[in-house]
Amino acid sequence: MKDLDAIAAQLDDAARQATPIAQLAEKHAFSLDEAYVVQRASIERRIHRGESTVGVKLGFTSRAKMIQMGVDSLIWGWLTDAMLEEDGARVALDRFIHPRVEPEVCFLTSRDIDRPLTLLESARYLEAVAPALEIIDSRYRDFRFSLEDVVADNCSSAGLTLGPWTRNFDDIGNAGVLLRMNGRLVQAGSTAAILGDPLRSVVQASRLVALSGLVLPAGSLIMAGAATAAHPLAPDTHVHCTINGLGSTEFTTH
Ligand code: OOG
Repeated sequence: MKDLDAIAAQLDDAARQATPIAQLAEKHAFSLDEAYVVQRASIERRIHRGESTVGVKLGFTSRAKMIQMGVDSLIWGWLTDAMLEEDGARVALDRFIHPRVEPEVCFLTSRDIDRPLTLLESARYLEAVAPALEIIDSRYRDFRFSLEDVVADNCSSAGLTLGPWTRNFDDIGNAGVLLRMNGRLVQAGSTAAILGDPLRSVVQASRLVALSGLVLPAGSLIMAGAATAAHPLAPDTHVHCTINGLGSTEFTTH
């Protein structure tokens, strides 16, 4: 029998020690379903240390990300309170291995989600929407992984900032997205890159959470997935994301 708890411990230690490890899925021959068991076990370790889950994130909801990482299935992972950074924060990079940043849209849920929602229903389960920046940091060497590996690694989740919450749901289907570093434009795109409409990420999140037999409680975050490819983070960089109609969010690295 595979020791999925031991694999979770290895990934959790790699994250805590900011030290990369070799890929695990091939060596231990774990399946995608087992990768989600590993993911859950690594989150349990965080909860045991006092962290709490604040929502979920989707990964590979845009072609740009699938192509960049060579993976072509939608995945999901957990966000915890320890990953939240204040908007405008100074973010120390020494706790990461090889962090990257990507512009996203984040939703706040207004009701418990305990079943797959349709696109039409999804808006009724939402309280607000905000521009977001996600910091991802694969625990695998060289940021290279299989689908099973990245799922076990909680989809590279590492940090996030959120801009102002609004109820501008009408504007989010095809809004311009700009990512700037020290004032220089490094990525430009549209929220339409996220499954054609980021609201579809809410539909997908509801489906995936329900499939796991879980309930996403009211007040949860749903990070819809990156609208563009991710960009490497270096120290002393001001990172700024603007989404048309939603506003902006930013942080500075050191
Ligand atoms: C996995 C996480 C993907 C997204 O927004 O598509 C992701 C990774 O690229 O390391 O967060």
